[in-house]
Amino acid sequence: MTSRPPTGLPDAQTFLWGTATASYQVEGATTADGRGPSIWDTFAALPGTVRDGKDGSVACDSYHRLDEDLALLDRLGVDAYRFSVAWPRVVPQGVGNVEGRGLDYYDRVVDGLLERGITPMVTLYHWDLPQALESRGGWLNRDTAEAFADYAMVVTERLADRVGLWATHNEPWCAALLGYAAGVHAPGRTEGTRALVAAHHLNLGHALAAHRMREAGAGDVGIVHNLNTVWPERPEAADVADGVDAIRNRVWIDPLVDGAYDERLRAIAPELADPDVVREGDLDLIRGSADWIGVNYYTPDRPDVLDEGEVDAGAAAAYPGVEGLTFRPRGPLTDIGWETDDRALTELLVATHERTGLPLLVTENGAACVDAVADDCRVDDQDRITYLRDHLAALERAREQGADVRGYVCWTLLDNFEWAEGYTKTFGLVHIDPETQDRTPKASFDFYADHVARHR
Ligand code: IFM
Repeated sequence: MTSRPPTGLPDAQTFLWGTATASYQVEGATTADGRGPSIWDTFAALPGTVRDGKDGSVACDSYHRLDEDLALLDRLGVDAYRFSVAWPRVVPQGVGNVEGRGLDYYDRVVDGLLERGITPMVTLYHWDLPQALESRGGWLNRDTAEAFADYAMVVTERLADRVGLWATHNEPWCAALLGYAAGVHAPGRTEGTRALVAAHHLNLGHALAAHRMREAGAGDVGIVHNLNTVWPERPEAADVADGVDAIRNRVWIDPLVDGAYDERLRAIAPELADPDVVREGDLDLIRGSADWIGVNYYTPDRPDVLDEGEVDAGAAAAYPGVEGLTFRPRGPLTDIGWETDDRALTELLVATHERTGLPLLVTENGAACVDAVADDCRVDDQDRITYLRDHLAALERAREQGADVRGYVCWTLLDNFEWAEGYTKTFGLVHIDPETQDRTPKASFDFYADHVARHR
């Protein structure tokens, strides 16, 4: 343990430059040291769920290569490293028995960061739910919210003497809507609008954890969302755009700011008006429960109405209850098919600041590019550099317009397991040789290192 005091949210004059990873995407070692199975282990083992048929069992092997990753962070010169704790590594069955060896690993991560002067930014839930909890209903079961708060306290008790900057969930929209409605992420369920019950339990889990963590003196506890600008393609798309905004943005932000789910949401999912689901006191607990908001931004949403005869099963599944919806991204697209438009980042940060009044961190931003790998494993990823340069400028514009943004975290340090895309889409600043696990910084690594060095 080091004697360094916990480092929380920076003040308005200080800015944190960082990079990020998430446990299942980089750690590997999914059966090491008592780790229990997660929903992603189960889901990825099913045929057809992951594009290249692979999983996170090895990933970047970061569990065994911590020193190499720390050396990369040191070389990058970042102020902060955002990583997530794997719930099944710490509480293998989701509740009950705590696995000390799992906590020891995160001790080593935190100490290694602090020794290098890097602030740890800990995310407690980046989608690797213990399978044992899913077997009891997962996020559709209210007990999971309570279990999450208990797990959060186990981590707090171990790390809060050195960690002061926490996020409860990462992108709960993906956990709820991709996991329980579209079924394209773990646990792969297709429950339609009932996914919004999962959303409520994620909101509740956040609030239960945040209150207990704050009481225990954990520091600054926020939540990370992939909120989005919603730009309707034409006036006729106003209604579907409102549905997208409800499910993408308002289901998270309204309870946090106002302690309410609005009429549109309650019409889409009547459960949100059911006192057995949203129980007395839930919304009061959620309101005001974040010290800061993390904004993950990649691409704007351009909802539109379907043309006659047109079908968009993906949009219908991910936005249940929003009839006749499609999205019309405009080029240029990144390798994952996402539109590139940095103006949306400025707009989103200004709007989120105005709506919440809370300090913001850009907790993810980056691009999946077709990375041509040279014989020496170098990658001259000029497309990623262009994306980052444009979005860093957009961030500056947001700050000039008054958005209280206290940091920027580039996604991601390493090429890693990109969920349903497997290893086919790369966002990393560092290339990983899949055979040897050798790490080779890309041109974007040098670009970002230089940007960080010049903007301190
Ligand atoms: O890789 C993901 C990350 O886990 C969550 N945010 C989006 C990234 C790119 O898809």
